[in-house]
Amino acid sequence: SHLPGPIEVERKFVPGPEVEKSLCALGAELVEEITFRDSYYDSPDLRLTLNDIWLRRREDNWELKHPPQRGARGLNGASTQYMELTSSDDIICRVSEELGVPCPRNIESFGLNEFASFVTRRRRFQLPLGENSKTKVVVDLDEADFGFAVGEVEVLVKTQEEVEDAFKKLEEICRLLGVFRETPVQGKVSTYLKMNRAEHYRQLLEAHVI
Ligand code: V4E
Repeated sequence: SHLPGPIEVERKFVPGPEVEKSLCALGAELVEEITFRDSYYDSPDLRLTLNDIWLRRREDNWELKHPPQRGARGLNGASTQYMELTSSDDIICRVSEELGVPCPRNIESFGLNEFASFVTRRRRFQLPLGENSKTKVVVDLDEADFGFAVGEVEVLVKTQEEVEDAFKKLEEICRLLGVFRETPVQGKVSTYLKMNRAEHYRQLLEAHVI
């Protein structure tokens, strides 16, 4: 159970009015329509997010995203790579290590503060598998309840050696969808913080986390 999880390689984009048509033209199929609330947590000194560690509760499940290499940043050009922990024990371990405190029995006992909470309506599309590729590519079109929409192309890979190819693939798909940009597009959390938590946002900018 202690193999590292898959690496999520993602690229966000601004979903223009034509994006659904483009998805359709590429043979993408709508595979899921879901709505969920995410609540994000950090210590009072913001030690997790300033180190690019993102702890959230999505509905009833705890999840933690962190960069694949310790101390590195998940952001790489306009794409990102993160590992996700979903077992409570693994999450407790990672958080206690980062905060320099002993492992509590449950995540609630860390006494962390909620710094963002919002509902997302997500439509997930799956692209057909290419001729000589076995990697599944999904495209999410997200609408958050604070009036923000963002798209995301995502692949999961098993090893660091596959990440470079995944970056190229995501770039190519963004071009095909007509949503390619050189510079990173801000996601829901960054936008939420910019709108509601200016000081936290400023510190993340200063730390080059976002
Ligand atoms: C990793 C991260 C944050 C946590 C939220 O991650 P994100 O992928 O934006 O959320 P979501 O809802 O799409 O999760 P999924 O359902 O795919 O698991 S908030 C900020 N970061 C870092 C970050 C960054 N620096 N730059 C970009 C473009 N994205 C994320």
